[in-house]
Formats: sequence, C-alpha cells, structure tokens
Amino acid sequence: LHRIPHPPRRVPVLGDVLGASVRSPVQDSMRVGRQLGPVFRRKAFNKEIVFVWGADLAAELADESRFAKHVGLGVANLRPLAGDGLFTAYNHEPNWQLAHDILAPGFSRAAMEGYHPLMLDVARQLTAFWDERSHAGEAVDVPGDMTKLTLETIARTGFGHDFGSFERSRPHPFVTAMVGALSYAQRRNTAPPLLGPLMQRGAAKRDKADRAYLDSTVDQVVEARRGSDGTGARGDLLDRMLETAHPDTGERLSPRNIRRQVVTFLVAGHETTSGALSFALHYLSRNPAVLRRAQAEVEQVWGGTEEPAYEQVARLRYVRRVLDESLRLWPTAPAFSREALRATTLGGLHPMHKGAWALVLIMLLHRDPAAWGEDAETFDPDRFEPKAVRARPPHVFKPFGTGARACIGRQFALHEATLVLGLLLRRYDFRADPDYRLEVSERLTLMPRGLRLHLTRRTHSPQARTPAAARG
Ligand code: FDE
Repeated sequence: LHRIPHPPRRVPVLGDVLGASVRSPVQDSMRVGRQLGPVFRRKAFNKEIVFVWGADLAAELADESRFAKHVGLGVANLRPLAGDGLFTAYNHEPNWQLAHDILAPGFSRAAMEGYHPLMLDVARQLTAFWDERSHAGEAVDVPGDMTKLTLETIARTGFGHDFGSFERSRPHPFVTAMVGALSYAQRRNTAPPLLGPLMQRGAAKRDKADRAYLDSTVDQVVEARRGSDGTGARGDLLDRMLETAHPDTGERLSPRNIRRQVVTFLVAGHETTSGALSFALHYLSRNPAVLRRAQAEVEQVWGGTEEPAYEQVARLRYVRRVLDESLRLWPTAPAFSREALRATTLGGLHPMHKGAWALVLIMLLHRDPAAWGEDAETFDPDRFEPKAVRARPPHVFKPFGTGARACIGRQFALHEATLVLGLLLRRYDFRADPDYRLEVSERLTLMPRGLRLHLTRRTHSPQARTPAAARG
C-alpha cells in the first residue's frame, strides 16, 4: 500500500476527508486522481480506499480469472433496500446465479422486441407532454422528464405497472423515496462511523420510511399480478420471477427475493438511463453540427415511417455514438469495485491479498489520455466509429461495468435511449440557455443538475403534418 500515493495533508481520524466534498464524492475523487495518478488512495475515518483509473490497471482488474465484483461502499449501502437482488448480491450468494439464469432471457433480443411497442407508448406520452411545453414557449426540465420516461418504461415493460408519471406535476412518491434512499446510501460513505448514527438519526428514520414505501409499492405491484390468475401473463420480468423455474435445477425465486429483484430493477433500470439521456440531450444542444448530423441520420434511416420498427432503432449508428460519447464523459453509474480472487500483484507493483479490493473510477478511465488521446476531455462521437474503436485497447470503455456482474440491462437501456433520442431528434430542435453551465449532481448516479431546454417543433418532420401540429 505504501507505494500508492495519497493526498499530502492527512489528519488523524478524519484522514483526507477535510476539503472533500460530501455532496459530490466522485467528482471530488476525480480532481484528486488527476493530481495523484492512475492509482491512488484516500482515507476517510481510518477507512482506506484504493482508486484505480489508469487504462492498463483497469484492464487488469477486468481479468475475471484474477478479480470479481466487490460489493462495497455505495453498493453495500444499498443492501438494506435491495438485499440479495441481482445488483447487490454477493458473488457467493446462491440467489445471484439463480436470478441471473431466470432473468437473463428477459433481456434477449426476442424479449426486447416485445418491449418495443411499450417503449413507444411511453415515448409518445413524453412527446405529447413536450409538444404542450414547446407550444406554450416553456422550457422543459430534462432530467425530471427523462426520469418520468425511464421509470414508466421499466415499470410497464418489466412489471405491467403504470405509475402515471406524466399525469403528475410532482415526481411520483416512488421516485422521491428512491432518490432519498440513494442519497442516504451515498452519504453513508462519507459520514463518520461513530458520529454518523447520532447526528443522522432523523435521516436514518426517513431512510427507513423511504424503504418501507418502496417495499409496499413493490408488494402492491406483485399482488396485482398474482391476483390476475395468470390470465394477464405477458412474459415480462415479473412473470419470469413469479412463474419460471430454473431450467436445470427447477428452483424458483422466493417471494422475499422477488421483492428485492423488483426494487432492484425499478431503481437500476431507470435512474442511470435517465441520466444517460439527459447528458446526451445536453451535448446535442451544445453541438449544432452533431445535432444536424444526428437529425439527418434519423430522417434517412426512418424515412417517412410514423414510428420506427424494432430493427430501425439499432440502425441509428450515429445517434448511438452520441449516446456512447455521452456515457464516456459522464458514465451515469460512475464507479464499480473489484476484489482479488487470490493473492496477486496489480500492475506488477501493488500486492493485493485475497479479498483486497479497489474502486474503478470510470469517469477518469474514460478520460485517460493514454487510451483516448490528448483531447480526451472533448465531446466527439466519432471516437466510436468502428475503426477508432478497433484501434483502442480493450477494457477502456466500461459504462456498464465488466465481467459476469456487468449490467444485465445494457441492451434494454441502449434500445430505449436510442429510440427516444431518435424520436426527439426527429421532432424538435433543442436550444440550451446560453448561460447554462453543466453542473453534475451525485446520488450514487450522475445527473446534469438543472438542465432545461427550449424546444421548437421541426416543421419538415413527417409528424408536423398531423392535425395537432397544424393547430400550432
Ligand atoms: C449492473 C450494472 C453495473 C455493474 C455494477 C458493478 O459492477 O458493481 C453497471 C456499471 C451498470 N449496471 C451501469 C448501467 C448504466 C445504465 C444506463 C444501466 N446500467 C441501465 C440498466 C437498466 C437495467 C434494467 C439495469 N441497468 C439493471 C442492472 C442490474 C440488474 C445489474 C446487476 C447485474 C448483476 O448480475 O450483478 C446492473 N444493472 Fe445496469
């Protein structure tokens, strides 16, 4: 450990936390990391955390024969909420493999094709909502509305549940409770272990109430489906959880574990995707040339079709690059941890004992000049042209984590986000407030704070000829 640099000023007990920002630990670590180099450590209240962001070291940590996911920090703090659900399960917990095998087919191509019309339904609600705003000359609240969209999408495609987000003027209480639980889990990393419980009794109580609310919402969703006597079987995630036995062992998920899985999917399935969409819209509004190119692609690939078919989404190659490039600069799940499966040496220099772990700072990995070039800080979707991708070393782009415990919802999120961006690009021109400066808030996930956009309906888009538009 002594070879790994740490910030120069260290205080007994408090460690390096003085000057550290409690509100934005990731961006704060990023600043420190830039000064200290590709592997560094920070200490908070006698807990030492090793951070890694160098492309070579991150590639080593991706080696599944030496390392595996580590459930620590933010992820571990979510255990009271998500228990042995897929995201928070320890590698050795039998429910991980069981749930993984039962649920993976829920993200197959065939399953996604089934979700496509439901995703379109939700996207239609968003455009109806945005049409009104643009007609009234009002700016739209991008992160707020993207969160409505992604919550409805995962709830309807996965669980046949409608939260009615677009009919509400305030976020659904489920979202408020979830944001509360996520922020609380994040704060627990930065709070002192002994003082914490005393100072934060109020916060702990609120957290308990938030979790109770989330649980009871989930129980209602599950009850509604159980009560439907199988007549409403849709082959969605909830059906899989309730009806499907493991293909080899015949084992099923327990009701308690199902509750954990539903919470997991509702939370993991929308917060990160909504951030990804928001960052992409931010960059589109800031880069007119990129915006025009993306709009031209949508026109060319979708042509006059009113709504895209399933296969027409993946054909939006450039839109997808815009999304990838946004996830490069702001990976909305900004870190993951890896632990050594047995004693090993990282980078030929840093000995790790079995179980020792390090946190991969994805945002810095994605900006490492060694992998991405000297202009790594600039937004440029052409980095994701196939030729450029092939020229880069592997394991330098990890917005969905790595290995066996990588994101199961990757294709789902990418299909949803590309579909929605395509629809929005075809329908609107976006204009940012000239004095908006990107500020990123953290609640385990990243989100552009206060991003608002002004919209203008594009007159030459096919929908512009519908009666609703004629009135405008
Ligand atoms: C997962 C995930 C991850 C890993 C983490 C660790 O390693 O720790 C990451 C990084 C992610 N994920 C990311 C993301 C981004 C986005 C946009 C997303 N993600 C989306 C989504 C959707 C859905 C539904 C999901 N997602 C889900 C999920 C899950 C369940 C998980 C766990 C897996 C295992 O198995 O472990 C994840 N995700 Fe995600």
